Amino acid sequence: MENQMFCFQCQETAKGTGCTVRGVCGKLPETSRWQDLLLSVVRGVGTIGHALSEAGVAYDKVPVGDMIVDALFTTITNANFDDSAILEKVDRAIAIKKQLLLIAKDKGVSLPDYQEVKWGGEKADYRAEGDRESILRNEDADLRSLKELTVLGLKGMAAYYEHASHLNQRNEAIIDFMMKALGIISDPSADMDTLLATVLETGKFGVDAMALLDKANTTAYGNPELTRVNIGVGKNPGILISGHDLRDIEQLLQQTEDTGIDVYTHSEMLPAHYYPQLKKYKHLVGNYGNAWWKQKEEFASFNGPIVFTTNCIVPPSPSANYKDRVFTTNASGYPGWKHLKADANGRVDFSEVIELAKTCEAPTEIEQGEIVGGFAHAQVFALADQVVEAVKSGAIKKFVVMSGCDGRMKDRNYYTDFAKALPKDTVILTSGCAKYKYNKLNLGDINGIPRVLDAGQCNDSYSWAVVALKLKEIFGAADINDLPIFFNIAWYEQKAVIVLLALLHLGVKNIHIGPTLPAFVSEGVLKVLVENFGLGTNATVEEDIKNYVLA
Ligand code: SF4
Ligand code: SF3
Repeated sequence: MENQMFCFQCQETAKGTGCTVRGVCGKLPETSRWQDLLLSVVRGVGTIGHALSEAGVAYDKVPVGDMIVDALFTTITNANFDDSAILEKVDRAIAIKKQLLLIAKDKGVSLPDYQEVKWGGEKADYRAEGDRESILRNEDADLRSLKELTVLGLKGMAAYYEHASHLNQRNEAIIDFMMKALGIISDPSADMDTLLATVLETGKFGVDAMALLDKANTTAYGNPELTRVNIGVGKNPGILISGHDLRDIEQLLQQTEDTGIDVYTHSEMLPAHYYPQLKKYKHLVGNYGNAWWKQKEEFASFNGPIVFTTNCIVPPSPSANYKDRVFTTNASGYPGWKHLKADANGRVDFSEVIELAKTCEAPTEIEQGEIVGGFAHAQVFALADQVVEAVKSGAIKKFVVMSGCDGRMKDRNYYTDFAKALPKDTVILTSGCAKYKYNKLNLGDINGIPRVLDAGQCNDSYSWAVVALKLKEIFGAADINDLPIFFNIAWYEQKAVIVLLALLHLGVKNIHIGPTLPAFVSEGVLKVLVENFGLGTNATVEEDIKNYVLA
C-alpha cells in the first residue's frame, strides 16, 4: 500500500522505521502533509535568505528568523496538531518568501534553482507541494539521513531559540546558520562530506542556542538553586502549566496573584520552581504528575485548566473529561483547544483560563512528598569544593549523565532499573523529562550531595557540558573523555537530537542513546558516528553497569 504519510523523527516511530499510516503520536496524514509543506517553504526561505546574506544584501532578519524558528518548532513531535494553524503559518512563510524574492530581484542576486526556491506558492498547489516534500524525496539513504539529522537538529535548536527570543535574547549568527543549513539540505547535489560537516556545525550552533537560552533564563529569573518541590496538592482550584516556556509561566503567575488560584507545573515545567524570580510566587505550589505521556490520567484528575506552552501534547480520547479546559500558546496547538496568542509586546492574556479555574474543583491528590532539583551549573559550582573532595576521597566514583526525554514504551523501564542498580558511589546528572523515571526513588546522597542532580529542562543539558568542562579544568584532565563520566541518554523527540549534536561538538565520546537508535540514522551514517564518536546504544542494565560504570 502506498504511504499515507512518512515521518520517522521520533523514538516511538512505527516499527522503528517510520509512521506511514498515522503517527504513533496521533499525527494524521493530512497534518503531516501540511507540516511537510511548511518545511518545504521554510527551506526555500532559508535558501533565499542565505543567498541575500552571501551577496551582502541587508534586510530585516528578525521577522524572517522568528518565522523560521516558529515553523521549525511547530513541526516538532507532539507540538501542533492543528491543520488550520499550520496552514496559516504556511501562508505567512510564503508571504515572507515572496518579499525576499522581490529583494533578490531588485538587487540582482541570482538564486539557486531548487524546487523550494522556484515554487510560486499558489494555494491550489499546496497539496501537491506538501506531498512532494516528503522526506523520501531523497533517494539515497545516507544523504537523506544526514539531511534529516540536520533539519531535526534545527527543530530542537529552534525550540530553544524561541524561548530565548521571548526573553528578548536573539542571536543573528544562529539565524544565519539556520538559513545556510536549510539551503544546503535543499540542494539536490549536496554530497556526503558537505552534509556531514553541516550536521557537525549544527551541533556547534546547538551549543550556542542552549547558551543563549541559559543566559535568557538566568538573566530574567536568576540562577536555579537547590529547591524542594511539593508533589502533593492544596485546597484551592489550580491551573496546570506544561511545556518549556518560562516567560509564559511568569505571566501566568503574575496574572493569578491574589486571585485564590494556585499554579502547578507539569512535566518539563517542573524546573520553573528552581528559579528565584519564579519560586518567589507563593501560589506556585507544586508539581502535579509526571512526564508528558501520563497526561491523560493526570489531566483528568487535576480538575482545573491546563496550559501547554510547547510540546508534548497527547491527543485526548473523545470521552476525556478535560478536553474543554486545555489552552495552548506559542508553537503548540490542537484542534478545538483555544490558542492564546501573545500580543505585539509578547503579553499573553490568561484571563479566560483564570475565570475557568475559578469554577473548577481543587486538584485530586495523586501522591505526596517532594522532589529535589535546581542543580544547574551555578548551583553545582557552589558545591564544587564538596564535589571535588568527594571525587578525590573516592566517595564519588562515577557520574552518569542520564538527561533526555521520557516516553511510554515499556523498554524505558531500563532507565529506572539502571538508576536503581547503580552503585551507591555514583551520581546521576539529569535534565529533561527523562528524570521522571527515577526522581521519586529517593536514591539518597553522598556526603550531602544528592545522588540525583537535576539541572532542569532538556536545554539545561548545557549545564552538564559546562560542569564537565569545569571538572576537566579542576582535575587537569587532558580530555573531557578522561573524566569519570558516562553519558547514557534517553531520547524521544528532536530537542534530544540537538542536545546529542551539541555534545558531539563539545568532543564528548562514547555517548549511549536509547532505548533504541533513531530510524533516521542510516547504516552508513551510523558507521561514521560509531567510528568517529563511539556512539552506542544501551544493552542490559547489568552489562552497561559492568562495562561503563564499574570499568
Ligand atoms: Fe511517528 Fe514520531 Fe513522526 Fe509522530 S513524530 S508521526 S510518532 S515518527
Ligand atoms: Fe520531554 Fe517532550 Fe523531550 Fe524537553 S517534554 S524533554 S519529551
